[in-house]
Amino acid sequence: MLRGRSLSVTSLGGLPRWEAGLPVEDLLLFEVAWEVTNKVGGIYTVIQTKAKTTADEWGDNYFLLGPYFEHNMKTQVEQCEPVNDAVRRAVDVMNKHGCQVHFGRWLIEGSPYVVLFDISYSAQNLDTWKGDLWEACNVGIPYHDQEANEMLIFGSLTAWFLKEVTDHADGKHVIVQFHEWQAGTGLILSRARKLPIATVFTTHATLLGRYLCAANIDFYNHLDKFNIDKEAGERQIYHRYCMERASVHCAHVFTTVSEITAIEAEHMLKRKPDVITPNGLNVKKFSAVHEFQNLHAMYKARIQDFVRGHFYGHLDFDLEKTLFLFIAGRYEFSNKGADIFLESLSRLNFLLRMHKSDVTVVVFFIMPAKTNNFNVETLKGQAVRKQLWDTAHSVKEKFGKKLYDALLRGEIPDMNNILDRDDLTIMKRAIFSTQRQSLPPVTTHNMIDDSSDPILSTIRRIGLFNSRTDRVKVILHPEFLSSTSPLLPMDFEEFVRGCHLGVFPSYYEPWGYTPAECTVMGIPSVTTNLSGFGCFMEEHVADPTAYGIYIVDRRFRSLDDSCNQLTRFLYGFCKQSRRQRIIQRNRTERLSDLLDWRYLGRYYQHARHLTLSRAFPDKFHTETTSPPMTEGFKYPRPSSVPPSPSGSQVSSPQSSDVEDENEDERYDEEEEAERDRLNIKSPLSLNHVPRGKKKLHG
Ligand code: U2F
Ligand code: UDP
Ligand code: G6P
Repeated sequence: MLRGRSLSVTSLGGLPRWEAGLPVEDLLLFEVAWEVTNKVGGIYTVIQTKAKTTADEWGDNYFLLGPYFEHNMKTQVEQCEPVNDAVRRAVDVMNKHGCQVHFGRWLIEGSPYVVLFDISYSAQNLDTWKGDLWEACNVGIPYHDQEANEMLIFGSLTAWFLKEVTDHADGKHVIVQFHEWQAGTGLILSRARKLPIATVFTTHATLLGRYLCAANIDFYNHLDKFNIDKEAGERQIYHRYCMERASVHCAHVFTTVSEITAIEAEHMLKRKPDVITPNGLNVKKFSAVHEFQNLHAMYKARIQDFVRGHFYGHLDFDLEKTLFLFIAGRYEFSNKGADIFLESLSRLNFLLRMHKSDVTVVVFFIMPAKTNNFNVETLKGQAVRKQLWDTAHSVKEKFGKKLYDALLRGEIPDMNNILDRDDLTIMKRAIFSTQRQSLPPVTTHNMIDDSSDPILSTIRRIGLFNSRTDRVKVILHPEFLSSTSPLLPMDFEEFVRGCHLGVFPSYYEPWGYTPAECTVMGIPSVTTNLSGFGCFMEEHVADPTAYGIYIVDRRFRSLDDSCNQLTRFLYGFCKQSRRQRIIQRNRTERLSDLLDWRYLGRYYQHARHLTLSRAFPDKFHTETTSPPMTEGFKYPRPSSVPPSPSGSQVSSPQSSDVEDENEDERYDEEEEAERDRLNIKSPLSLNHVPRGKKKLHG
């Protein structure tokens, strides 16, 4: 048993190590989430990347519980028989009672066991189970909220399963960790039925926080002022909100993914989280340290190819001096900061033009929206590029053969005659085919809500139409990337590696996996001090900018100031030389260790210790109830800052506020003068109501 075992912090390879020893052979661990084998958003990434470290620790005593979908099962799960008696019995009993419960190994790293419940198969029980939930906690679910109804079925099946397991657990103590309100009913029902389990509830966002932020409310300055019941009611999510809040209060241990979400939860859900469990990744180290740089070059070439096709007839910019930026995620226009990004791009375009920069910036927006497939113009672009490639290739073959023959004869061929009239005709025709009447499209797909789409509407307003004079070009790809796409056949990871900078200036972002994913691949990114990831980096890295983590202040500045700061980051990034970018990528990649589950998994371990000590206090206790210590653990400023080449300062330009302010002024004066001289329309200023300075109460 745990009594007497201690949690200690020692040092391992520069990282503090937290030693924890749970007697896992005497325990069973279940983790419940709607996104087990089922990708919706970031929670899938949490579960899927964490599986290896958890399975390494828990072996055959670790199980993931999720929903069954035929396609997911067929493509991701290998069916097998449960080895554990209690689990096998539970699956059998439920199947005998008319449920469909599937068991297998999820084919991901760590290959954890999964128990998947077929929700639709048990739908006939919905009314009875609604009654059970009402009995347990007086929460009713309206019939028209299909998603909430499905979650109730999922929760009821989970609670049933846990009852069967605990009835025959053979003295083993059971820990169950539930993620998000979708899994929460399982927790509420299990607790109402007094099942002997130690529970953890982890929230990755709050329902109200997400909704209020999306409504452009000055959220962080009013955290303690909202009438939360009324707000939930007005948004017709009162019942979901009740499910979420009841789950939080039923759990022995409540955790969330970041400090900022902890404060939010305290106000929106009325419980302070016991543990912060930051999101990690399964970091892979290459045996050759520079491998990730080679991968960048390789995948960048693929993106360049796509750009060649997309901008055919308008390729009057140098691809070697073109930077690829991107934003990606669920399409929450203002929560994900697409609004402020677009405004900054308009300002960046102005700055690059004004300073006659030879750098071109191509920006990708990867945000899924409703579409009618690819548009013709976009597909044509790739076809034209292919045709040009084929033409060049066939002429090259002919040329090569003639050259070879001439050399065999001991002659240097007459270069003026080596190509005949036919060759020239083919080439001229190929060039003619690249003429186009329209500008390169700003979206790759036919959008269903074209006229009201927020990204397209903003592009229209700021006039970023990919014209020749624009130094900033935009491409909206309203679908997640896939290696089977006929247009841009790359998966998301390959695409990220090929880009130069990820830009995620979120307003609402409990964690934010995308900048973390950039970091472990050695790609710099922009994040904010309102995102869990940004705050985490601020805490652990002395000069994040020097490491290629640009943190936009969206907390203490007005929207317009944040937008200026973002513009400055982007402009500073564009001014770097290739050498500086390479150095910066090396530094970024060095931060990977910080985001590795091998390090961050300790917070989950701590939550499990804590819940055992609360649920079974006579059997387990921890010597400390505080989370693992990481204070004082910081990545120092890179030793090469400020480095010898004067230009390298660009890679850490914002390390001091004083510099910042002066730079601001310089930009303003330079801009004003140039604008007058060139008679260029000034960049748009934000017409949103500034949210003012953000203060976190709590
Ligand atoms: C967080 O991201 P998620 O992947 O959890 O985001 P979603 O699953 O899309 O939605 C989060 C919650 O908001 C609800 C939804 C979830 O409970 O049902 N919701 C809704 O009810 N209706 C809507 O129209 C939209 C959302 C988080 F945001 C990231 O920062 C983290 O990185 C991630 C992993 O921790 O979790
Ligand atoms: N993502 C993806 N394909 C894409 C774009 C994004 O698989 O084309 C993934 C990305 O790798 C990340 C997740 O979507 O794991 C988004 O997670 P994040 O935490 O940034 O935002 P969330 O959607 O959870 O709010
Ligand atoms: C990597 C490769 C280099 C290449 C560079 C391009 O570092 O190893 O060979 O020159 O990427 O960097 P850039 O930032 O210009 O894409």
